[in-house]
Order: sequence, then structure tokens, then C-alpha cells
Amino acid sequence: MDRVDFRSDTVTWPTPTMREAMAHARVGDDVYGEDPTVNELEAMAAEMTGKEAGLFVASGTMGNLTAILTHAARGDEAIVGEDAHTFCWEAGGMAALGGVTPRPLPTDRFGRMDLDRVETAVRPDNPHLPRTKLILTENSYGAKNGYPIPPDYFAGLREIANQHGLRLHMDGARLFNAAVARNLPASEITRHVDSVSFCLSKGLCAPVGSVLCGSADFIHQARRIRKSLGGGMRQAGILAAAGIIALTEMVERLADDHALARRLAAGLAQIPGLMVDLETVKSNIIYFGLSDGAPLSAPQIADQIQQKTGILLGAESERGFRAVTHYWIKQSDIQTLISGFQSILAG
Ligand code: TLP
Repeated sequence: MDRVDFRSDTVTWPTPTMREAMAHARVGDDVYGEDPTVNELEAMAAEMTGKEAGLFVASGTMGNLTAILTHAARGDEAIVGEDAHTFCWEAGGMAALGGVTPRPLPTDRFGRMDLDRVETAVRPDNPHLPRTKLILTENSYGAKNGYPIPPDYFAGLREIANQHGLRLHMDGARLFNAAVARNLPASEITRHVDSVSFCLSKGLCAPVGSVLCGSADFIHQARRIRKSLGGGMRQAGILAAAGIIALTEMVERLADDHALARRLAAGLAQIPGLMVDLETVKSNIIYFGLSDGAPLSAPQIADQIQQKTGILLGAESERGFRAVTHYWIKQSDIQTLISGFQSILAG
């Protein structure tokens, strides 16, 4: 990459191996189900997540929306964390395009909804009320430092879902970060959910794409929803080829990104004026804030960091930052960023 960019892992460029694979990918018309490279990627994704089938989609947002529209109908309701990506950052798609009402619940510092509150949020059968149909989960949990939530939480949600006939979907945009951080196969992280959508285009560095996985019947229905959303992509094997490299070569190395994030978080936590919740930094995302009385705002500091070091950083609010580590961030960039903060906050 041509610059040091901590704003997100979505900024990652494809690796040289990916570009090579893309150039030589075998292709066909995927809407006919005839693209061999897409078919290979979907089978690989299904196997890794322990589900029967997979569906290649254009983005994480499309994967989640396709799942929601497949699981739930107009007038249905989805229980969701109040800071979950599906609720906050997907342009209200579930309501705008699916007529599905979100029912947001608070989450703790690890991104978990309280199970009792989930249970009491399930609506009784009453013609005045929307029908509770779906629980939306996320792992790793982006808004809580990308915390990798252990599987037992999902086992608890599964019980509630079974009791009330609900579906359970996981936004696994960073599923493999969660799996690597927990030292578990991805299929253990997804064991309790009906469907999962994971991204190839974040820490795994593919240029485009996500895969939605679930039962064969679910994916059969999701394929029609994907078409209706304009997601039938024809010779998509060009893109899927990079996805296959992402899954075969880029998963284990996510541990390096996590180690860099921990190093960065520890360095930032030492700087007077900055606050980091070190306990929840277990994968590749760090949210950190300015303490009261800071002389500059977060956007002002991010500007100065860029001027001094060339590094791009997310200023999420007047007092909050986000830094995300990924394949294109080196150890030396961590030190440069820490030193940048030190010199600016020292005045
Ligand atoms: N997240 C982006 C922004 O939209 C905030 C980022 O920079 O982190 N689920 C989660 C948990 C995500 O973080 C994202 C992207 C998505 C879904 C959506 O993926 P895309 O961008 O492929 O639609």
C-alpha cells in the first residue's frame, strides 16, 4: 500500500498472490451456478464455518441484509445490539428494504446483550405487535474493540431462540479474527447460529466480497434474495479467486495483527490524556478516547498526526479515535503512531 492507514482493515489492498490468482481465475456465469471459482470458494467457506452451503455476495452489508431478508418477512422484528453494525452502520437496510423492525438492546463492554433482556424482548403473539423472528449477533464485536466473544454466549442465545422459534444470524465480518483470537476453528465460533456472513475484504485482504453460509435450504432461498438485491455477479470468479487465497493464506497470520494491536494499545495506555480499555483489546481494533481537559479534539489530533507522520487514523467523535491493525501495518508504524501521540499531547 502507498500509505500507512489505521482507519480500518477495509482499506487493505490485495496481495500480489491474490492479483496473480485473479488474473488466471477460471470463470463462468455465476447466476447459472457455473462459475467454478465461485463454487469452490462457497464450498470452502461452508466447510470452514461448519454449514451446509455458502453464497458469495458483494459485501458484508449485502451478506447481512440477504440473511435478514431470508430469515424474516415484513412486519417481523429482529433483536440486535444497540451498537451492532447491522443496526448502526448498514443504512437502515433491514427496515428500509425488508420492513424488518430492529429491537435494539444494550450491550456490555464485550458486546454481549444480557440474556434475560433478550428473553423478555421476545414479543408475545398479539396482533398489535411485530413478530419477533430473529436475533442478530456479531463476532468479533466491532464497537467493543473487536472483542472475540466466546461460543458459550451464543449457546445461551441458541437456547432462547429454540424456545421461541427464532433464527440466529451472526455478522461475522471479522469471524476469522474472532476464531484466531480464541484459538478455535471458525466452525466453533459459528456452531450455535443458523447463518453467518463473513468478509474476505477486511483483514483477509481480498479486494471485494463476503460469503453468507447456512443450511442448504437457507442458501437456496438466499440466492433468490441476493438476485433481487442486484447481487448476481456473473463472472465473479475473478473476485472469488482472491477470496480463496484469503481463506488459504491469510487466516493464521491475523494473529500478527492482533499482537500489533495489543502493542499499540499498551503504548497508548501509557500516554497521559489517553484512555484505552486494555482488557477488551484481543483482536485488531482499538477504540480509545481523550480524557477530560484534553487541549485538542480528536479530529484536530488526527489531522496533526497525519501532518507529522503521514499516518491516517479514525477520529470517530470529538473525543474518540479508532485504530485498526492489518496486513499492511508494520511494527515500525506502531511506534511512529505512539510517538506522534506522545509529542502532540505533551504540547
Ligand atoms: N465496517 C466498516 C464500516 O462500515 C464501519 C469498518 O470500517 O469497520 N459488519 C461489521 C462488523 C463491519 O465492521 C462491517 C464494515 C460490515 C459488517 C460491512 O461490511 P462491508 O463494508 O463489506 O459492507
